[in-house]
Order: sequence, then C-alpha cells, then structure tokens
Amino acid sequence: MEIAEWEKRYSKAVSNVKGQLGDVRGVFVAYNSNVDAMKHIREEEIQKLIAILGCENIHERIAQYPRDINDPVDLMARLIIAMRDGKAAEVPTYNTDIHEWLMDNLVFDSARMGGQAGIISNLLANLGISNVISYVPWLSQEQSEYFVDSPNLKHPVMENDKLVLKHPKKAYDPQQKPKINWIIEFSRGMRVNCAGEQYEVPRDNRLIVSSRPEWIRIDMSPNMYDHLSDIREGIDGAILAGYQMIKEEYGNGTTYRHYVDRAVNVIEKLKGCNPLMRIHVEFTSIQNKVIRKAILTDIVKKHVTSLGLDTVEVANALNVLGYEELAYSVIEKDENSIVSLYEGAVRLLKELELQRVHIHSLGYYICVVSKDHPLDVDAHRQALLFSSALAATQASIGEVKSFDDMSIGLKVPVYSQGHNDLIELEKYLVRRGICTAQDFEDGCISVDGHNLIIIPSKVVKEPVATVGIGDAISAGAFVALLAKMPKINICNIEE
Ligand code: 8BR
Ligand code: GLC
Repeated sequence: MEIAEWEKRYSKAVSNVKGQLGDVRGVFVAYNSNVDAMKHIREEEIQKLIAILGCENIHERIAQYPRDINDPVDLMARLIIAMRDGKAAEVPTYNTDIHEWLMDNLVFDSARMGGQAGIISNLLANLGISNVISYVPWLSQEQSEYFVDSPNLKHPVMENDKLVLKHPKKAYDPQQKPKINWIIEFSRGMRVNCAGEQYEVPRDNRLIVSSRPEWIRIDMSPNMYDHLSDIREGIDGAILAGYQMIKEEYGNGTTYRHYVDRAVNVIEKLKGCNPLMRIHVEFTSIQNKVIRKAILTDIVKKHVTSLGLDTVEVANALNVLGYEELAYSVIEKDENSIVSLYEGAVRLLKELELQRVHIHSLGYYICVVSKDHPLDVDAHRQALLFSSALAATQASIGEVKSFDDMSIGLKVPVYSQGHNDLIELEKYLVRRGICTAQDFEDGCISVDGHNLIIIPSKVVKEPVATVGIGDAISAGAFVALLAKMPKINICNIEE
C-alpha cells in the first residue's frame, strides 16, 4: 500500500479510537515509577569525561561489557557501547556514587516522570481514560509531585482495613526516599573518539543509569494484596512493568523466587474469574539473565496475555529462551533481520503462550496475535496505527497532555525507510506462499495458527527525547484494544 493510503488509515484509526476510549472502564498500572534526570549529552562533554577517566581504561572496560555500573569507567564503557551501536540500554547501579559523580561532572538538563508505570499512568490519565489506578511500591513525596493533577488518576492505599483510591499526591509515604535514574540521550551523527577508534552514532537513543537502592521491592503489603479484588470490577486490564528490579538474592536470604511468586499472585488476583481481563507486560532491558528468564518463563508465560518490546529486547528474550541463533540474526543489520524479528515474535507468542506480541521498531511495528484473541485483525491494525500516532506526538512535544495533541503526531509523516524495510518481510512471506503481496500490503495476514499485523510507523526527525516512547506505543495500542473489547459482567466469586 502506498504511503498516502497509510496516512488516510492513520487519520481514520485515530478518530475511531477517539470515539471509543471512553468505553474503557479503567486500567491498573504497576510497578515502576521514578524521577528521570534527563541529560542530552554533547560531543565536547563526552570528550571531557573520556579525558578525566583515560581512554585506555574505558577501552579495556568496553571489552569486559559491564552489566552493573560500579564506577565512572563502567558508566563510560556502557555509554560508548550504546552510542557506537545506536542502541538503548538500561544498566543498574547499586549505590549513589555515580549519581554524585554525574552531578559533579555533567549535571542534568531537566527532571521528569520516569519509569514505565509512571510514564504510562500519566499518559493514560492525560488521554482521559477513566480510572487509571497506578500503584508504586515506593511512592515518595517527591515522586508523587511528578504525577499529573487529574481526578481520574488514583493510587491504592489501605485505610482502616479498606482499600481506598486517592490521588498519588495524597497517597505517598512520607518516610520514603525517591528513586532517581539518569537518562543520557545522544543524537545521530555525534562522533566519539576513544583509544584511536572513532564512532559515529547511527541513531538517536539513550543510556539509562538505573538506581537500585537496597529498599526497592516489586511487591505490595499483604493487606493490600488481600483487597486487590476490590478494584477488579473497575478495570478492563492491567499494564505491568518494572520486574527488572527483582534481584537474585536479598540480604535477608530471600531470593527472586519469592518476588516472582508474589508477582504471579497479583496477576491472578487481578484476573479473578474474568476470562477477558487483559494483562500486558512491557518488557525492558534486563542485564541479569537469570531474572530475565524467570520474568519470561515464570511471570509472563501462562499468566499474561500481551507483551510489548523493542528489537533489542526481542533478541535478549530469545537469547535466554534458547534461540541464540535467531537472537543474533535479529540484531544483525542485514536484510534477514526483519524476517528473524517476525520469526522471533512467533516464537515468543507460542513459547510464552501469549495472545499478542507487539514489537516496535524504528519505522515499523510487527504484531502477532493468536487466533483465539477476541478481536479481529482490523481492530489490531487500528490499535497499532493509533499507537504510532501517539508515539509521534510524544516524540514531537515530549509529553502528551490531552487527546487533542494527537493532531501533532498525525501530521508526522510515515517513515519511508520503515515502509521500505517491510519489503524484505513481504518477499519472504510471498515466496513461501504464506500470503499474497496484496494481503501483506494491506497489513494483515492470516497465517496457520496466528495472525500477523504490520504497519509502517511515523518517525519524528528530531525527537524531544527517545526515553518513554516505547511505553507510549505499547500503552496506546493496549488501551485502544481494551476500548474495543466486548464488556461482560464480571462474576463475583470470592477466592
Ligand atoms: P523503547 O523505549 O522500548 O526502547 O522503545 C523505543 C521506541 O521508540 C522504538 O521502538 C521506536 O519505535 C520509537 N522511536 C524512537 Br527510538 N525514536 C523515535 C522517533 N524519533 N519518532 C517516533 N518513534 C521513535
Ligand atoms: C525504565 C527506566 C526509566 C525510564 C523508562 C522509560 O523504566 O528505569 O528511568 O523512564 O524505562 O521507558
């Protein structure tokens, strides 16, 4: 299909979803919210930091590929890797030394709402979704200030043995400290020189230095957990993220198994006996492979209906599930990578027993959906188109403040490079007789055992920031689907 035709479909999808979002009864969003200290780094700042630490030291550390940040050399090694590859990464740090070093040597430009759950909660509240119930296990006063002032945004708190919903600014724990992450954004075309090697950044992206204070737990009080079923009737689905914060071992001898089991129980409580309750997990960069695997095979598998992830995250997921070759091929920059991405999506759908896998890449989205999903392919395609226009709005202005801002994203053109990249996948599917060229160009394909929905996406030339765009894409598509889901009366069986 020509780009002009896609543009028409975009407008139609956005106006269609606009008329339906009011049908969403509510969404539960948990767990991670933090403050993002944003820094757009410049070439001369990179060179200054390299000069302070010494090129040779950094070069050696790049070869070691640190998976935690323990000192400034680890930080610079991961920053240069991210810039060299143009890839997003999130790397944990367990003390405040790096924060202090960055404050002394770099200083941030601005602070804003961070964390997948925090970003998604504000976005959904601003889009006017009724009843956005956002739960953060470590809600501090400072953190609460970053939630938008909107009456439809609520946080659960326990009062006199009852679960009550209050705005986060009225629900924080005064004793709680804030969690502050550093987001170091870099731009395409920047050059980095280190130890005789020169890199040119291939695309805009960022490195996240994720602070993991010792008190972080992906959990809720036993009392709140017991009352979770009280909110079930007010929601049609849940968006869950932040599981990457789970540690293998804790000081008191508890292991990740405890928190994985608790996470699963929360999902089951939310679902209750409602077979239509939708549960989306937004994946992310997870350095620890034991945790990455446990999240996929123990939390996502069987319990979750929908998974959202970017290209690197698909490769990382495939890697721990035993598909190393496919994972490698996804991140290879050649014409097969889009075919591997599609095959990887199918693997994830089957292996993790999901109903929907939504992959967002720069220029196109690929979504595979099981045949037993309650909605038809046209509904799925509309949801993807809506989510791409939403992402383009966020990339253009930084924060979507109301549905009316969508007109900004709609004006962003469909990315012709992404439209072209899809041709390789088309050739592959047509050659194998899986679909006709016409089916492919239409964006919806019925394959044995699943449906495939593909759209070329809108890409903003100079984005305000790249952090959080993936969250907007996944949350946007998920709520558009919730709006289209049949509404049933939820049974009232007490567990
Ligand atoms: P993550 O946050 O999960 O990595 O997702 C980022 C997503 O943002 C990418 O998959 C891509 O689709 C989208 N994106 C990026 Br990066 N830059 C963009 C831009 N300039 N305009 C629109 N979307 C963008
Ligand atoms: C992760 C990071 C957070 C960032 C978010 C964006 O959750 O920890 O700092 O805001 O990703 O998606």
